[in-house]
Amino acid sequence: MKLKIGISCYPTVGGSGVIATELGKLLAERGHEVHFITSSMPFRLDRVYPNIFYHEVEVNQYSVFQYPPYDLTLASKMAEVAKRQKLDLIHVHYAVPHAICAILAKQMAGYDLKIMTTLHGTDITVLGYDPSLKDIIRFGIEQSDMVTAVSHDLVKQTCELIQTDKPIETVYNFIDERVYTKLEVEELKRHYDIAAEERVLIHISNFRPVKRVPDVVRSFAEIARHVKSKLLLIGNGPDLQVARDLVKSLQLEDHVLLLGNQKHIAELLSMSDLMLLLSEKESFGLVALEAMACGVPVIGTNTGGIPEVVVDGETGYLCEVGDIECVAHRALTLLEDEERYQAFSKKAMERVAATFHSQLIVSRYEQLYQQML
Ligand code: GMT
Repeated sequence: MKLKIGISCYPTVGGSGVIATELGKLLAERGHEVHFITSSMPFRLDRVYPNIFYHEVEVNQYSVFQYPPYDLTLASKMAEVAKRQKLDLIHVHYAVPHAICAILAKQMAGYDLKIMTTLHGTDITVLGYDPSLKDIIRFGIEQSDMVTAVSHDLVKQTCELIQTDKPIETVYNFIDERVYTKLEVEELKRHYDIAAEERVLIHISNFRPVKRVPDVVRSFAEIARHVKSKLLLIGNGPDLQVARDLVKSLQLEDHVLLLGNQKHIAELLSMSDLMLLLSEKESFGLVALEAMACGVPVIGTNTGGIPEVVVDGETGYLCEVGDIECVAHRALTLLEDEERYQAFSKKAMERVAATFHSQLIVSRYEQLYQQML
């Protein structure tokens, strides 16, 4: 049955926005009608797609309000779009505020609009600790018709932290395998002045403190003492300057390329040999999946959902948070043993195809939609 689906997410750079948008695009390819209800055009919606509609939430800045009423405007827009387009369901990404907005919209629309909420992590692992938000997160989860989370670890953490017995289904994240695949990039490597024999390490994030970018730079400093290599730092955020200062103080300026936010991640990954994802918290780690899809093994931290993505000793290695010595040692184990490296690279691609294939995951969401309806 073809459905009319509303999707709300944070449309800016970030894994949850990427997943929400890619899911919408793939659902539209399957013939469903998809309505994005967001504060700006999701950045992955980079051209016109059949079956996809965009409804902008315009938040007015009235001077009487200290804070712009985004949540209320979103709820009102959701209700308006639901009624006008006769939506079957609305799929929101993040319990707060999006699930709460959807609950309000359902009441305003006056019919049994179904609500699916997908938890991505930050709403639980950060906001869940805030006593002023805990009850409303629980309310958002319990009033949703169906709740999913992007890893088993996130399900466990949600149940423990929020103290709810609402069933939460794990639906893993996915990548578009037409985009994330190993590409031919010799020319690009030359463009960045990276010698053919040099090894390339890569870190991609929003440079929030939780990503522990200084650990990435310190691990690289140790790796570069043994293997001729370069580090690509991709992204932007609060710790970018911290990283820049550390690169300078460790005299690594000639070895670290800070490239800011980039659009063509598959090309940069294809140029890389190893990804470092050393976060303190990470409910899934979509960049690790993107790396593995391009044949890049990952050294990750043994935290949150990362162990569900990176299989220790097969598609990369896991180290405890902050254990820079372990990261450097594991990286060298791979970079100095070509046969082992190739085996890990192959296993990484195979794992993505077998467990995180977009068609598998989109079909799972479709099944859950039908179940909910
Ligand atoms: O990691 C971030 O800071 C961004 C955040 C987001 O909301 O986009 O990422 C969360 O959702 C991603 C997609 O499901 C996951 O891959 C990330 O692991 C998760 N981040 C955290 O849990 C810190």
